[in-house]
Amino acid sequence: MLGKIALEEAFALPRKQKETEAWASLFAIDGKKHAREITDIDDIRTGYMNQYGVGYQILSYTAPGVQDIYDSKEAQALAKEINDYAAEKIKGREDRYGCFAALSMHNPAEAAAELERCVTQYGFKGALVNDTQRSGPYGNLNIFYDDPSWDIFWATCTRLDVPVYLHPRNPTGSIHDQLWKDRKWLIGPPLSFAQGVSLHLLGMVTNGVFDRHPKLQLIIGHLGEHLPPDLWRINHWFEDIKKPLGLSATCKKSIRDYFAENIWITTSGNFSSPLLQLCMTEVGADRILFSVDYPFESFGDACGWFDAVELNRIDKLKIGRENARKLFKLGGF
Ligand code: GRE
Repeated sequence: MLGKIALEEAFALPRKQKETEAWASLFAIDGKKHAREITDIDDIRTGYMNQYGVGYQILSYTAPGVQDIYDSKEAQALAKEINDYAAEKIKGREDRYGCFAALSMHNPAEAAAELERCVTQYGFKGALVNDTQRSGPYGNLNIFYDDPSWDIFWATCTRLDVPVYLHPRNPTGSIHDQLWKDRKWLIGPPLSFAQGVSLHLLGMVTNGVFDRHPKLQLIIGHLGEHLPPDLWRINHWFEDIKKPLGLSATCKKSIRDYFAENIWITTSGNFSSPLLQLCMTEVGADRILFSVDYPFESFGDACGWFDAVELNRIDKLKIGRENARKLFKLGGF
């Protein structure tokens, strides 16, 4: 399929080459190739897009990015640097590239202001945040965005009418020490990424974020971070047990309603045909978006799989590009 739109596509600042290689050593077999690809927003990336029929991609800063910086001033400065750099790189190429803002999530009002700057000045398409914000004097704490102090941020997203992509990052602080330290091979895509994001998202659902902001649109990757296969059970426990026990005070709708009205899932890094079929049944083609997860995954694998996967033509067009065109108000490709 030509003209696909992809939206979990990472880049890194060239000056962060060393850190990028260190991160890559945990997740990439060929760290040098990875570092070359992630710092390129030029010919390598555009070449893959042309080769594999991706018309447009939305860039985002690689994990853990700003969410790893526990000094709030430093985090804010890095977010601004990233956003200014990306805006400059995509200038004049808006027909092929968009960008999600990187945000420091130490302070809700500051995050909202930087998002607004990026959307109004640079035409960015929303924000991508790498799970919780690392914080505390030693970086051992984690800020979640699911309590009412974050309402100013979520209200800004809905006022600007842009979605937020909740992307994973590696566990840190007490979460790392208690759960993952002695199970290090499970850190990342095998388990910790999905657990981190699904906990955070279900925290938002059960703490009433989507009830207070019914127009808020939130995207998660990797075919739903393990949630779609569990929807029946989550729904059963919320509706039949937790709501009679008190959850109904902060969570008015059913989990299926939030997936229908507020939550999107992408195919990033999860090219499983049976899981896609399940997501079509449980979530529906109208809320699924194609993505690659470049350069952690390859355009060849993502596009080869998606182009060949058996889907009716209408749903393939929706997932491959039409849903994204509507969500991000894009033209044709
Ligand atoms: C990512 O998307 O950020 C990512 C990593 C490490 C491994 C896989 C992956 O940072 O998708």
